[in-house]
Amino acid sequence: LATLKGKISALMKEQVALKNDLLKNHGDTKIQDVTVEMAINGARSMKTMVTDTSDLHEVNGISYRGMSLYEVNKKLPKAPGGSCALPEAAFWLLLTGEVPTDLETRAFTDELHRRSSVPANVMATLKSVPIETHPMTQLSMCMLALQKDSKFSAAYDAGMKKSEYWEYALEDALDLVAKIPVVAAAIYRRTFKDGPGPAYDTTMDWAANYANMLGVNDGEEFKEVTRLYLMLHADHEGGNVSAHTSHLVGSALSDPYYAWAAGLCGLAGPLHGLANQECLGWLLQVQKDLKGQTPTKELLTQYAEDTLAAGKVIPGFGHAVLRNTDPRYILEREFALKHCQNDPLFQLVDACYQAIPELLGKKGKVKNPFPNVDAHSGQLMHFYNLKEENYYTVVFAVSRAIGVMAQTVWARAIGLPIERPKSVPLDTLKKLATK
Ligand code: FAM
Repeated sequence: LATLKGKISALMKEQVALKNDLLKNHGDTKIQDVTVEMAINGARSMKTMVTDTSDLHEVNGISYRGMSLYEVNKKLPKAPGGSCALPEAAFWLLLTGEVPTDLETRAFTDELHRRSSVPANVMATLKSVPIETHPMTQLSMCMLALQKDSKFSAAYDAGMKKSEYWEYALEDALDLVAKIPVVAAAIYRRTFKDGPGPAYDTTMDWAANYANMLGVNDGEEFKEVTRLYLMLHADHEGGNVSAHTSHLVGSALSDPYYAWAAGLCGLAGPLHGLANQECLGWLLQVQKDLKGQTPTKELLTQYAEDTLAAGKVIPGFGHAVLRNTDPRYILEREFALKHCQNDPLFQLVDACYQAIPELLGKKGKVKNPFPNVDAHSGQLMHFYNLKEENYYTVVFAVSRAIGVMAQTVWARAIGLPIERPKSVPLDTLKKLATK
């Protein structure tokens, strides 16, 4: 922990100096014009936030601290014998800006193990929720139940100094990331299985342990695909719904548990994190409707035409920012080609990849006809026997906790203030636009 804090603290000095310089010497410099369209259409592409952990490029996809996901997957420490980067190593990278050594990664995994026990009140909260409740609702409620033990809140009440905010935010961030797989596995077991699954195992890394606790597959490949999934989904800059929600809530100095509970409610939306659930549902429906026919480009083009004609979107395609195939999709595809290319569902995913970008491209209105990560992740989970698609957003949430927590620590570290954009009535907008 001391090493981690030292690294954050050193980077913090540089970043705070940079922020102060920007405010002092360039505070009034114009970087963009705000148009009526931006004001109406969800502030799309408006540069109004600061997030250092990751950056989304419309063609190259997300980078973590300047490294593309391909580099991250290559350069970060792996499990013994594994080829996918460990997600807790990605957490370290996002927090410190540095690739951890194997030794640092192992110590960090142990730090998370030490913080992993979930208080009885959280499990009691879970027990009181009907099992038909959506797993994302259960998860968000559990994050709020964990809030009782927030070290940030306790320190705030005890009068901590502003300069200490980040240290207590870090405490909560580490606790939350350590506990979320335990809670998420408990949600899975109570909702879809008869009872508790395999016990927490401190000999495993963070992702392998989560995969193991789900109790659906004890093979090494499932652990490896879970590492890949949790590393790929860890961060996606600050403007997406769940990160932005968490940032906004955190900017009121609500603690990291409040922030992520709120963010999770956004992640649960069908245009954001729920898309992977919808995507697998759509793929399974296509598979059923094809009645055993081999999925070809022609068949899929026709099927997708019908989906569009019914006024629906094709889940897993398109993106608010990306204008290329999502690198996360490519990395998942590479994994599938290596480990499960004969899976009939993979063959369907592959046929979609051949057919849908061309079809959506021809329609003209979709800004990004290419697949996003959700078009693939469900197939991988399904192949390794995690088949309940309305649990998928929870897996996403376990992963994204890493990035959002790193962002929360950094928002406190560089002292970002309460967020308060200006809203205007439509009439005022009309006056402003025509004056
Ligand atoms: N299928 C059909 N139509 C689509 C489409 C798709 N996959 N993606 C976009 N469009 C339509 C969109 O509905 C809009 O139509 P209208 O003008 O009639 O409203 C038009 O194309 C322009 O939209 P856009 O500017 O290209 O996309 P947006 O930035 O408004 O929305 C998405 C982005 C992701 C919400 C949208 O592409 C979509 O609904 N995709 C399917 C759902 C999905 O895969 N979501 C995953 C999001 C993911 F990245 C995540 O957060 N997990």
